[in-house]
Amino acid sequence: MSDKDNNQGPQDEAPKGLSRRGFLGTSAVASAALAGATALGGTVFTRESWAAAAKEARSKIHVAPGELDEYYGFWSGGHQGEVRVLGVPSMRELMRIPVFNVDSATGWGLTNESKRVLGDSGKYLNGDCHHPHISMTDGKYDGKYLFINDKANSRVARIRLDIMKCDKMLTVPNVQAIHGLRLQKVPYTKYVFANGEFVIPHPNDGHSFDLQDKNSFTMFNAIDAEKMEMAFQVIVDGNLDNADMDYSGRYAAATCYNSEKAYDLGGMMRNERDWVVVFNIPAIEAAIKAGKFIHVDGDKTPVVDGRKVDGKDSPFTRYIPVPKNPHGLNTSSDGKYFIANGKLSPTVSMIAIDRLDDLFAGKFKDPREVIVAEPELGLGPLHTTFDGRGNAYTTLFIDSQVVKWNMDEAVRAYKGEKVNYIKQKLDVHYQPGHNHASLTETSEADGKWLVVLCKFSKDRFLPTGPLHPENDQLIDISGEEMKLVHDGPAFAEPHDCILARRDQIKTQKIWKRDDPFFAATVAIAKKDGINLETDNKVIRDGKKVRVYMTSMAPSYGLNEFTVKQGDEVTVTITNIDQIEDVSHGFVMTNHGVSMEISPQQTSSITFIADKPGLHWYYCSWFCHALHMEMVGRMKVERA
Ligand code: K7E
Ligand code: CUA
Ligand code: CA
Repeated sequence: MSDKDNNQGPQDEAPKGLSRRGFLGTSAVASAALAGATALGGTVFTRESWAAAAKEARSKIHVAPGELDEYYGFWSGGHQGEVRVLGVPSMRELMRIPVFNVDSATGWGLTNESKRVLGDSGKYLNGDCHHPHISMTDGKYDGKYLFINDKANSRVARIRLDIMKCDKMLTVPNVQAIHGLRLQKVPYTKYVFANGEFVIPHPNDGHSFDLQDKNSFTMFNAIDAEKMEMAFQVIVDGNLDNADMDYSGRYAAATCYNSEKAYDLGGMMRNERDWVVVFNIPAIEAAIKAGKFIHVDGDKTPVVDGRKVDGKDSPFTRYIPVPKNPHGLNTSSDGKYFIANGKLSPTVSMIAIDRLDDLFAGKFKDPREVIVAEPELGLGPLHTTFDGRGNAYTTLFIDSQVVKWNMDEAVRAYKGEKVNYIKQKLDVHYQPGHNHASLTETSEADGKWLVVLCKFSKDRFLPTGPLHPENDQLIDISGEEMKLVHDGPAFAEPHDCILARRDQIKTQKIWKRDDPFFAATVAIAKKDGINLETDNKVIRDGKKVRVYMTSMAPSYGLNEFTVKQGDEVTVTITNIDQIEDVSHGFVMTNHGVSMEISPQQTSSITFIADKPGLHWYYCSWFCHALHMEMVGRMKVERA
């Protein structure tokens, strides 16, 4: 390969005749070379121009010490289970928010406050999050909440962005594997929409394993965003993959790849077409209000049936055939289109949202009349994002590229006009899933940054053994040409991320004493007659012992306390420091006990004092020059 074939981006070393991409020997190479050369106008990198491009890239993402990033990025932690907060464009990791995982530093999954949020599902120590989304008002981020799915255990969690902690979690009943998750954009995020991916028998009690049976189905789920309770469910034909909602608050849409209700790969690829299912939200709400709903498997959630009966549509849904096994579903930021990404087909299908009223009114003979373009983009289109200037950016998994294309021109080409809607193809490294442009899911898409989340990093980083990091690449899309400016290694596996302007996220610097996050713990203390800000006391309640203490750098309110072997001990600590950043911790050695107590926070943790003897406890967050001395002793008397 020549230098001409190589548009790996300025982070690379100057190519020495052979591109590293060339070594991969994938089928992507041939098309990449073609597309790269034409779309980039045949950009030829020399050693000098490469160095200049690298310098320019560094200057774009450089956020000097003490300076702040322009954007908050919220990254899914995939099957690691957390949410990560990054600054963009520096791509520096700012924070991790444990959600579906157990976290030793903060005590998530260990403290009583987190266990109350986790509820029954706290018995699971794993999660698999994909889709983080920020609540909206009038189609713009309001910065209140971030919601995320757990595919592994069929949950949806909510994170309060003012404190960046998960405050609610819900297991969606009678479905398996919550995958696609999106929010109502307009007038505000009343509903969180969550797709149950897998078809299961109902009731799923072992009476049948037949997926072709009419009692085997999955459901589209609407969750009340404020209460974090189920609002309604819609039974669908086939299965559900990804989803999005429009900018009117009327229609939500989801892709289906298993219209066959098949059991295996071969079966799921049998039909030439699967579909996009569109949900008429006002029609569903009206039916539920009128009491026209059912219950599934004894759960109290109102359920409507959105399946076709003898080929006849329900009032709640329409099924729009698209090429087989589509994946991502994205609403363009101008509000005009639902775009279903072809995956197995090199195309994406553009559904005109302004034709959906007529579709539901029965004005079309063929539901595909709502499709206004099906541009051919390349191999393996998975997800599409938007710059607010009429361009869309679609990841091509198989080609390992992002393609920039123009939506209006694609529509004109579909009508027969001779117009090249493809603007540029940029190699990414490698096999991208989601991509996400700044503010793309809102009416304020600003076309500055594009993050591309690549599933393979291959040779882009120092080797780390058989398990490689992912590669989240940052691309500058502010100009005519996309420019790769940063490679960001990431641990398994950020399917998706979201970017918000930094002014859209308003956080608290220290906790408020009346915060609902620890209100239940405060209520228990109140019953014990404890003033948490001043009291250091041990309350014995049969075999249950509640130890209350304050913390202020560099000491705990209690240097020691005594319990009996076998007691169930609850340690409740209130950090009375008022100074920003002075977080304390509490670790009871050899007891699996660890938690964070940030300024003005109350945290509690419960364990069994099963070992007689002296046990030191210590502060785990470095809070003071005498942090090492911030210790105490639990004396456990023999039973
Ligand atoms: Cu494409 Cu779960 Cu959004 Cu992964 S999904 S990539
Ligand atoms: Cu308190 Cu370290
Ligand atoms: Ca299929």
